[in-house]
Amino acid sequence: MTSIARRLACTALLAYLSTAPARAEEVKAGDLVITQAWSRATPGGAKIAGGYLTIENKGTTPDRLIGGSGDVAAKVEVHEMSVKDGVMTMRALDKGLAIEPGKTVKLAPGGYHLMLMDLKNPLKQGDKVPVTLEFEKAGKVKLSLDVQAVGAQAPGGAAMDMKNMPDHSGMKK
Ligand SMILES: [Cu+2]
Repeated sequence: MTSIARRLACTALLAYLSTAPARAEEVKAGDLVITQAWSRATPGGAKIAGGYLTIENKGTTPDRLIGGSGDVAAKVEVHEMSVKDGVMTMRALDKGLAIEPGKTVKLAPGGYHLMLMDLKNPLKQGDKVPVTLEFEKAGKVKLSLDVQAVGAQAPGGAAMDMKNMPDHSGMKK
């Protein structure tokens, strides 16, 4: 590569990086700090979407994420995904998700997640989807999910190889 070509490649990369979505804002609710709330674009009329976020409990008492709501979906549930004997299963956490004091709980693809059920319209990359989370102690917390590309595995990340990842995209409700 000539040095000019290399410089052009660098410039292109920098331009790409600087247009990557900014880090999601921090939302505080009592002792909880919520960051990196995101979701991903729904392909082909999918009626469900996952919601992902990081919750840190800076307090000294446990709290619990018990549910949520949002105009975009008929229902927002707290789910856990796991693989048992090679089969992907997903279940609603009826008692919610414990957020122990001093701990950080991450909702991410393949694990805990919010499940947006019965979407009223598809999620598009770049959207900010307002949702209200409900915690046992911290109460209702409003935030928005930054919608990433179809297949994104992390906020702000490019779509990655997800052939080996358990995922919702093949699921129909
Ligand atoms: Cu789910």
